[in-house]
Amino acid sequence: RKLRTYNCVPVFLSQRQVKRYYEGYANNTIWPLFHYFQSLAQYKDEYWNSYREVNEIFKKAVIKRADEESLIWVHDYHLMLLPQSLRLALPKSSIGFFLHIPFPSFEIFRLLPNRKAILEGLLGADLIGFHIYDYARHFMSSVLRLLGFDQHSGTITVNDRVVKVDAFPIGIDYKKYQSMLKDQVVLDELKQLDDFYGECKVILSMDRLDYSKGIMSRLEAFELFLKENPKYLKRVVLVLIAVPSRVNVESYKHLRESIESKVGNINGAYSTVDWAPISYQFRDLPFEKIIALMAKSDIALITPIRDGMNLVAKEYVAAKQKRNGVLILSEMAGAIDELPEALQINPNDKRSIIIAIKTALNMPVAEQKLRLRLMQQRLSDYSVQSWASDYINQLELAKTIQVKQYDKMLNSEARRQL
Ligand code: GDG
Repeated sequence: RKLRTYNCVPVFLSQRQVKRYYEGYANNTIWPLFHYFQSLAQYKDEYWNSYREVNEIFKKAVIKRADEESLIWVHDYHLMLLPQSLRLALPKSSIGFFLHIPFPSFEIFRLLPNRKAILEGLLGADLIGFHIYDYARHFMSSVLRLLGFDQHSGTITVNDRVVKVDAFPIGIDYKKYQSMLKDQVVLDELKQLDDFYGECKVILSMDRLDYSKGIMSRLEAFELFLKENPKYLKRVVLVLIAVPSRVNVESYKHLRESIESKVGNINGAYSTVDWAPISYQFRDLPFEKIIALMAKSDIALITPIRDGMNLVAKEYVAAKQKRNGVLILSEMAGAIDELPEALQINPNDKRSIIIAIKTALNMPVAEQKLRLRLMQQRLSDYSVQSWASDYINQLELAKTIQVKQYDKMLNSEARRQL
């Protein structure tokens, strides 16, 4: 009933489907493999069968409400078979697909037992979007090697049908950040944080509790930073927000234990009665608290091992309208392409993280401002609204090209027959 008010129609899954499709194929097979954690990927027939089954359920839900005039936009790795099954049901409709996670290189993708079916499923779309061009390139290379369809300037011809592949880096609701920073609740939160932390520098770390986010290597680097730089004891605090995610998946349970034990060790070793190096929270926070924390923090430490884009990095920059701060960002996040003024680190190189923390703590205000301004300009130019309309425009364009191509083929066929 609640979803209806947003004009949304839910697709309900059984407990068994949640286990096998959502926790199974989506989050125990595709998620780890596409993030290059191949040793965590599990290949089970029951996962795959359930994935096919649920994609069919989604198809039925869509065709109940759509027709050949509809524009259909399918999102993410949970529904990679859906474009092709919709294509068979509604051959003339406009179908777009967008992947929110990385598409891995062929050498990784080829490990997937159902690799051809996944590619065929995606190629049912008229436009296939990725965050960055590297992912699009990996996809096109897998299509060539596994299905034999080559690409020309991002266009693949699949049995007379033209499919467009392109990069659309997702943005954020930039204006919302600007206006929320004036909200009284946010200002009150910010005041409380200022009073509480005083002169202490705040380093923010905020992500879903996920192995792809590099939380462990971040903690290890922070521990080494404290050990090697005792002058920062009592002068710096790491605010570590880990948002609960996929809590029933085994690898996530283990990760949570390791993180909590590491936080305990670091706090145990360095805390004093009036200071602890890490303030840890394992919970979902309200938006007002998040934005206040972002505005407050002197540094955002974002170190994913792999990340399709990473919105937190963009949000941190957007939250710095009045105050300064330094973004430290992993080279492995898709967002790095649009945020090159961040201090870039390799998450596997603890030394690079320590150097970045020290550089950030000592960066002159003028330099912080300059870096932020350049990034902010880019983020406000390509917001999430521009991203969505750009995608839809390109989808409409792809359809027009397809229709023209089809007419051309019909004409040459007719000429041959004359
Ligand atoms: C996937 C891809 C890609 C975080 N904690 C709380 C909270 N958040 C919000 C953040 C941000 C979002 O959740 C997380 O987005 P990310 O992009 O950082 O990461 P994923 O969840 O892994 O998203 C990623 C994204 O899809 C979009 O395409 O960028 O690469 O993995 O917006 O602010 N929100 C609330 N409470 C929290 O405690 N309300």
